[in-house]
Amino acid sequence: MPSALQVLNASGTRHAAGAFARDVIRGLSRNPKSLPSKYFYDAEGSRLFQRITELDEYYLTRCEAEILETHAAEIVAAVLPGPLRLVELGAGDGQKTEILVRRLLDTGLRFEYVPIDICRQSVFDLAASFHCRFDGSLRVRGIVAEYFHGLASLGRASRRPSFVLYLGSSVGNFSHAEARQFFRRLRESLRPGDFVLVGFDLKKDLEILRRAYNDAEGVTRLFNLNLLERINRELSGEFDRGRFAHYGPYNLREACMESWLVSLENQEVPIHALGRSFSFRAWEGIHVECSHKYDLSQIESFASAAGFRVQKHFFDRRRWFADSLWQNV
Ligand code: AVI
Repeated sequence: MPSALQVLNASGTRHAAGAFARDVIRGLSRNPKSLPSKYFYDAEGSRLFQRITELDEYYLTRCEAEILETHAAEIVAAVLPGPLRLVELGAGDGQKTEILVRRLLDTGLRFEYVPIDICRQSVFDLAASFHCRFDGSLRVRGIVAEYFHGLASLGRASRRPSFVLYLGSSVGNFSHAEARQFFRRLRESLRPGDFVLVGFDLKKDLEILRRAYNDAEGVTRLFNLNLLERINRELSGEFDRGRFAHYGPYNLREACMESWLVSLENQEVPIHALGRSFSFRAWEGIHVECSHKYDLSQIESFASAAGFRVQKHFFDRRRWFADSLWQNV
């Protein structure tokens, strides 16, 4: 079967560069300073995140793989007789998705796999690797676009349902208000009967969380510092990463791991493409990420507020992570 790569919004790159510049100015002018975590994922950031998923301390990916290995048959049985399309929001390395794809193919179902991501290279790599892994038995249509733009492009012509994957607890990087809005928009882009499987990292021992976001090898530190390097690369910034430390505490009030880059001294950093400099005081932080942790009542209230019915939660054996299967009713 053929594979295809579809790039929506050809002027997107120029637009994206403008948005990055605008968000950097806005974020570094705030008090406290902040930068949106969505900018982590350029090619280098995606490579570093892939390394994070392989770390001993970063349990999330392994827990979710265990859930899919253990419960794939039940998940697939719940979404049959569909789906026409397996849509994935965010393109990782596809290892977890492969478990579900194999199980769906084992039922004799022929369907299309549609990864949607803004990062062209990630979609391209994933589509190519799935085309090889499944030796042509799966039609792969990669879409390079913002999620809702990509979903809208799929159209509503078919009567058979879609099954949308939003794995990895990526939702945890949204505030609760953003997550609620995200799920509402997601439901609006689907048809009645469509399914979604959403990954949520659960609340747990704070020491386990601390280690997951402060790994001994320092990969998470490099991942965060890459945000400053990206400003250097794309906006001709002069950040010296040796002058910033990574700080990753747990915020109990918000139930999230926070990531900060902390200036180790008073410094002035020019960003030439923006035509200005930003001052940092010693020990001043730039907030770069929140990774929220959830309990089941929060997950269920996200689903019902958006108009989904929870079919079932699936857990790993330690109940550290949940994949929650919802249907658009
Ligand atoms: C992508 N996201 C779900 C990861 C997380 O756990 O919040 C990003 C990450 N940040 C530090 N380590 C991993």
